[in-house]
Amino acid sequence: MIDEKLQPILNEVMNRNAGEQEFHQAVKEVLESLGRVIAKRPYYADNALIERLCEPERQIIFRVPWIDDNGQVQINRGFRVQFNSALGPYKGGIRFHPSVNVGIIKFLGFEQTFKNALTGMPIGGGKGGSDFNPRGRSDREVMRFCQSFMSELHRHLGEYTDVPAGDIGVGGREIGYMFGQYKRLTNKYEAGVLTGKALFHGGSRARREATGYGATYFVERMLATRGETFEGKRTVVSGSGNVAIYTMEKVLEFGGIIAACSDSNGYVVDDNGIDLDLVKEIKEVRRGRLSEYVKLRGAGAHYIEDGSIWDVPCAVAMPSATQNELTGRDAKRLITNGVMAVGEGANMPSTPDAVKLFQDAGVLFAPGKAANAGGVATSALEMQQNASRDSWTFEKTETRLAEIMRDIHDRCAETADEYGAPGDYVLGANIAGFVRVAEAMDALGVI
Ligand code: NDP
Ligand code: 2IT
Repeated sequence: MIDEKLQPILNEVMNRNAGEQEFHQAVKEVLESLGRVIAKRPYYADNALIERLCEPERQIIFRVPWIDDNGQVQINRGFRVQFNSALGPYKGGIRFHPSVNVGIIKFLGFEQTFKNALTGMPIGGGKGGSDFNPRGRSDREVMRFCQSFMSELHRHLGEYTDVPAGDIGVGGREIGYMFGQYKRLTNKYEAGVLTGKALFHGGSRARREATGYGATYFVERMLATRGETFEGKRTVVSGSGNVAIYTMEKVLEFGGIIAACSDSNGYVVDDNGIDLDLVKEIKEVRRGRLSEYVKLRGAGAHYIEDGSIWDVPCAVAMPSATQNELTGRDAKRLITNGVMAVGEGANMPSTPDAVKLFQDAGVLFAPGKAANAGGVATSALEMQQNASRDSWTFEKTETRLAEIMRDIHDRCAETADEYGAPGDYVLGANIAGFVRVAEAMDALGVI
């Protein structure tokens, strides 16, 4: 339910951003939480802080021409939405996926603003990407695309202005090509302009692992509120990319069992628990498809094309692929099968009806903007290392990450308590993130 004072704001967002369904969904979810805040502090509504927060500071859309291996000219569209810089330079990933459009980038930039505020670190919110599909493209094609993309984007970036990182379809390889082009165009070795870099370019140890590890730390702490641990618990992790792989790694370290994982074509169930080394070999080394898993693994492994991974019984579910991948139907199935906790590694993977079903059933539910904040938090640690020309050990970086995740968990839980909704991490995350950004914006004046 949206407070009647906030409904006109949602109406305006929907009219002004017609057809941008994912953006509407993300704004609606946050506004549903803010009624209790403006009841306590009408100042935020009276000074249009919520309206200001829903309007990105700047939106950049550009042509990305490049030449494929057959000599054909290809045209893609590039985006960067610089959402909010009240707390620091715009910060957020770049996504390469054919589904990318301005509404998706805007939803991600909006979520990022709250997420980054929740980390307590000096970073604003932004997101970028392209409808370029890297699948099946050669290294050289990916390089030419990244160079063309950065040829336009570089003028909008800077270590004090806007600092991108990876997201779907953008990993270490793509960040390297983009950093190379930025360096060439600006004639500056400005390591702090991108995060997720290779170690020898000033990257941070544990950045690759950070999102998945962080989400697992969050769920571990959430389980502890009920005296539970991962030990012996069947866990289903959707996706098999960066976030999914390092979620599985940490769950295994915590004594959990990975029952299944997936890619966009299907999912794998393994009676003996997923062999993570094999998944890494297929996805990280060969850049292959998960369907290869069964042939390589042998007896006990099953590949199910289409279908829903959420039909696989589990105690913990960690959706780590993409938005709206877990529906109301899936939530019902998970609840029937006895799910105890859901931790969102991806951004907005559960549909609104799924979230409501989990909460009504008393399932512990960690929203993406809190649970997956470990990636961007470690990006901020990378910026810190770049600024001081330092390089921390893996242990030091992971220890900071674990502390940050514990703090985010506790801030969400305490905020939910304070606003009369104990255990509601969605409300806690939205309010805690909102208050921090709103205060920072207000103190800057009306700009
Ligand atoms: P990757 O590109 O490394 O992996 C994405 C995975 O999700 C792949 O297994 C991919 O399968 C699957 N996937 C992507 N799109 C779809 C789709 N439309 N339907 C079904 N499956 C899909 O990306 P990441 O692991 O980095 O990102 C995963 C999620 O985590 C995203 O929501 C991202 O925004 C979020 N996130 C990422 C962070 C990071 O640091 N990387 C930080 C915080 C959140 P396939 O190979 O078949 O496409
Ligand atoms: O969604 C996210 O938080 C990311 N893709 C990571 C952003 C970052 O700047 O590290």
